Amino acid sequence: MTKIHFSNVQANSKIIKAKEIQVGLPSTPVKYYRHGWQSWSLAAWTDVAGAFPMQKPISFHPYQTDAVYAQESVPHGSWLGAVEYEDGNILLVGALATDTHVFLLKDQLVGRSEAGEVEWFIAYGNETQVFDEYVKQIGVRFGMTAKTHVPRVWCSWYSLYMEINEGVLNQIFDLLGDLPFDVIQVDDGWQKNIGDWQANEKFPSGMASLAEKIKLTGRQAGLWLAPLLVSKSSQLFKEHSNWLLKNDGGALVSAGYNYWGNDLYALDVTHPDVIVWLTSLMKQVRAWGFDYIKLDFLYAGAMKGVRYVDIPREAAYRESLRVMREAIGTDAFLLTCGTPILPALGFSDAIRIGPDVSHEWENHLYEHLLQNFSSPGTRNAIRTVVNRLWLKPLLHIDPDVEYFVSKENTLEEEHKKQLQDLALICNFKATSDLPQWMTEGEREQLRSFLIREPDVLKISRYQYKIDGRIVDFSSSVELVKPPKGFNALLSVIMGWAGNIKLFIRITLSLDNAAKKKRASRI
Ligand code: 9PG
Repeated sequence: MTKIHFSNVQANSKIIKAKEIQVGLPSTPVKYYRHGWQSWSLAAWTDVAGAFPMQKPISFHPYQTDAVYAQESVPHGSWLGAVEYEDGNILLVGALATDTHVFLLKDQLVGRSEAGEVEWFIAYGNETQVFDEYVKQIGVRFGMTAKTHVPRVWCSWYSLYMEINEGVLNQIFDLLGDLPFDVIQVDDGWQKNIGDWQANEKFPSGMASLAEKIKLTGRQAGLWLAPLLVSKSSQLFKEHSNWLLKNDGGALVSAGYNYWGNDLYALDVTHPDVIVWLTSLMKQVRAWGFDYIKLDFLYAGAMKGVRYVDIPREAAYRESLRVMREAIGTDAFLLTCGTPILPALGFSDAIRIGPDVSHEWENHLYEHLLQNFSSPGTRNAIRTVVNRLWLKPLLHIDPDVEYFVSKENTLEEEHKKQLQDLALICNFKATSDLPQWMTEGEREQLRSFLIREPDVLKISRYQYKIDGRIVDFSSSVELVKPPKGFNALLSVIMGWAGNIKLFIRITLSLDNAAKKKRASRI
């Protein structure tokens, strides 16, 4: 364990090798920067005083947070942590290696490694400068994307969800007309099962034909898949149960449960047969003709468990991503999603840095009652993305899609605008809006958004200037206060119910039914 005195880092940043590092704080800070593990996990500046409520339900921890640390009550985060002082200066402790965690313990920032001795970056001063320096050091060790062109993407998820089929997609390809998209990306819903990555019965002409049709529109073809996840109902599960991640007791590690309606498990990415399978899957997707690959639910590769090769969990995942990247080739564009952030750097061209947006601003149950800021919702997405913009020098940062339509969408104009502004700041533009749902005016609005190349200037943590206009995210990044009185009781009940499979099953199937109905109004 290495102890660092604040006076040693006050003037100059330091890089120190240690398994555990303790940095003494000069005085009581006002805020703590908690950095969530994967794309959808919360990143936010929170108050130092008072306990931060654990996000609920616990049954969602595997796929929304790092389940290993999710029940910690002290302020903490993955790879880095920072405190802010009254004068606005910050003190940051950030690992330059995977498998690390930072805690705020009384008057110390403590960095701990699950993987032996690692390098720690420690700096004090102006927030932007400190993060810029940290990110530079990460870039040296992890690498950066070489891709300079950022594709403008039409993605099928946020209008149709699972309700895609060959017919409806072909119609959309036609109706998108000359809208300036570079990529049409087919999302979840094309595959036989999670683990069985072949076209299902809704795509009778097959995936190569689908890619071909997209390319005939003059655009690149994009495809979503979740290669490290396995559904219990899949063929893969039946045929290769020895490829799955298990715990110390030999039981399968749960990777969650969601709208697909079956238990999910994780691949042991160090198993030699899994590596061969992943390589051939990536080559297959490329051979079909897809050049833009969205790999999702990647956290599954880094969950805690016993692996064929005994290496730290994030290092294991990172190695599997390296293998997949190599199989995909550098000429294709790789977007990683649901991914632990640090381990994905260097191998991703773009990374999702927040939870899913939605055609709704917030979800009362999840945000207010369950204090869950990783669930789909536009405010949740904006909050975490704004707090992760510091990653931009390394790779393209994906804030998720923007909305332009008013049909089937309850977002207020102001909220749609915030999402669009954030996309301009990220310089990553995407939408799932259906051409069938756009008015002529909305279509023109989308077109001018897609061709815009504005001047963006950072003014402060949450304020930017876009072509001279001030945009302010302060109100959106605020966390929803923990429930009080009757709502506190309701919160306990719902948190408890959220751990019961039957309850989750019913809630998810209601949600699926609503999405189905929505998609049928095309
Ligand atoms: C496809 C989708 C889309 C989307 C991804 C991911 O925590 N959650 O409840 C949760 C739900 C959905 C989700 C992520 C997290 O969506 O981010 O873009 O590809 O999968 O299934």
